[in-house]
Amino acid sequence: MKKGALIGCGFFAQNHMHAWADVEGAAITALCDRDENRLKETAGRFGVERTYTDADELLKSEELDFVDIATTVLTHRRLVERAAGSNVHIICQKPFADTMADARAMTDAAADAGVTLMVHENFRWQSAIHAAKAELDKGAIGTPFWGRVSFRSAYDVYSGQPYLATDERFIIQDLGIHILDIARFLFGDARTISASTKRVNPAIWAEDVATMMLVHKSGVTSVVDCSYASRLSRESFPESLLEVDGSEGTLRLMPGYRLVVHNASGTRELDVSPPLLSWAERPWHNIQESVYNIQRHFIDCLNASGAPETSGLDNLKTLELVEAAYLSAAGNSRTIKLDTA
Ligand code: NAD
Ligand code: 89V
Repeated sequence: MKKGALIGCGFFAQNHMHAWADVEGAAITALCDRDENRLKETAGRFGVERTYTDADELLKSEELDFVDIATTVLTHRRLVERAAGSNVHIICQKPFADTMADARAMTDAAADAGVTLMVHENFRWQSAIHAAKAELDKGAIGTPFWGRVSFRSAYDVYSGQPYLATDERFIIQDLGIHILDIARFLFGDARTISASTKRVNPAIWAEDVATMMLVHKSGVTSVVDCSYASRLSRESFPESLLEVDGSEGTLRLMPGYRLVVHNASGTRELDVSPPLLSWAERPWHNIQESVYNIQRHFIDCLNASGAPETSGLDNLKTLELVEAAYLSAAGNSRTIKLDTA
C-alpha cells in the first residue's frame, strides 16, 4: 500500500480524494490545508484523522511514500522543493509553475532527490481523448497532416474558482495548458507557436479567449483554440473537441462524445462517452474520470519504477508552449521558436 498525503483541500482537491478512494494500492493517510475550515470539512468528508495546517509539519511528522499537491500555482515551487527534500514522490497540480525558471528548479530538486515527479495534467487521460489517440495510432486515417483541439464555452467557472477572474493570466494558463498538452499527446512536440488573445468579459481581469497555431516536428500543423466567452446553442463544457485530417481520412470528436472516423472503408461513429463514476457529477464527469485515470497511472509508475507520462520533465514542454503563447500574443502574434524543439 502506497501511503500519501494531500496538500490543499480546496475546490478541485475533493475530486482527488474521491479518486484516491477508488485507486487500489494507495491511501491518503494525512491532509494539510492552511485554511482550518476546509481542512476540517475534507477530513470529515473522507474520514482522515491526521491533519495539519502547515506542510513542513506534515512532512516532518508523517511516514509517506508520496504527496499530492493540489494548491494554486504560486505555492507549487516551495511545496515541491520541500517534498523533494523529504524524499517523497510528488504529484503537483497544473499549472506546474508560474515561470520556466521555477519549473526547472522543481524538476532539478526532484531529480537530485531521486524521487518521481508527475504533473497532474489530466485532460489527455480523458477516455474520449484516449479513444481518438488509439484510432490515430492504428492508422485509421493514415498520416495526420492537420489538427484542431478546441474548447469553447460560456460555462460559469468563476463561482467554483474565483481566482480565475482576478489572476494576471487566465485562459491560456488555466485551460489552454490542458489542450496544448493534448496537442502534444496527439501530434508530438512542436517547433513553433503563434498566438492571439482577447478579453471579452469585462468583469474579469485577464484573457478569456485564445487562438494558437503550432507547427509540430511530425509535420502536423495544429490550431489550439479556447474560449470562455462563446455562447453556443448547446453548452459543451468541459468537452475538448478534436478535428484531425490525415492522408487516408479524417477523425472528428464531436459534442456529446461522438467520435466520427471516415476513410476509404466508410464512416464509423463511436460513442466514447466517459463512464459516470459513483462520486462524479455531470458535466464534470469526464474530468473526474481522468483524475482517477492519472492517479491510477501514478501508482502504477511507482510500483514499476517507471516515469509518468506527464512527468515534470515532460511537462516543461507544455509549460514552454504556455509561456511562448503569451509572448507571441504580446508581440502581434509573432511566431516563437521553441527551445525544447
Ligand atoms: P482552491 O483555491 O479552491 O484550493 C487550494 C487550497 O490550497 C486552498 O484551500 C488553500 O487554503 C490551500 N493552500 C494554498 N497554499 C497552501 C499551503 N502552502 N499549504 C497548505 N494549503 C495551502 O483551488 P482549486 O480550484 O482547487 O485549484 C487548485 C489547483 O488545481 C490549481 O492549480 C488549479 O489550476 C488546479 N485545477 C485543476 C483542474 C484539473 O485538473 N482539471 C481543475 C480545477 C483546478
Ligand atoms: O480543468 C481546469 O483546470 C479548470 C477548468 C476546467 C475550469 O478550466 O480550471
